[in-house]
Amino acid sequence: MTIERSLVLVKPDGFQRGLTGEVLRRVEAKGYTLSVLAILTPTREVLAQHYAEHEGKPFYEPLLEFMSSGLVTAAVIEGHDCVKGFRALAGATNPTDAAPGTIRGDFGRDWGTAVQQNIVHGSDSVESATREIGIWFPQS
Ligand code: D4T
Repeated sequence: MTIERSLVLVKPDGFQRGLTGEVLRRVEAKGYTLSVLAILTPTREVLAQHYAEHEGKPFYEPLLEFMSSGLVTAAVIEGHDCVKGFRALAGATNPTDAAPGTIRGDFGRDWGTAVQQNIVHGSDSVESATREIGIWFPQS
């Protein structure tokens, strides 16, 4: 059994709507454990590193602006296959397409903004998780 780690973010829209507890409840109900937890307003430097793959895309600047617009809950979760497992809990990137029962499907919608306000982020691979945890929690 391989215990993975994944970076989970409750984005500013989720934090502002009071969904942090609901997201963490679903993580724990699934059987994953929380090993690091922080509430912070991310700096542009952290976000630029986190979203480096999207630099130059039309949604990049609005995305950084949105992500730095308020408080974010950042968590490291642990569990067998938790990278893929949390992506399944989160649902499709576009909340309009996300299946009911998923976090984005149950709580997200298209607000007609330049950026998809999709409540949560979860690392998309074990390699991404290692990279992202190093960006958000360099001390860990
Ligand atoms: P995150 O990284 O937030 O978990 O989202 P995904 O992994 O599901 O999706 P992503 O990396 O493709 O997108 C990152 C981030 O950019 C926003 N976005 C994305 C957007 O506003 N418009 C777009 O067309 C895309 C593709 C939403 C999530």
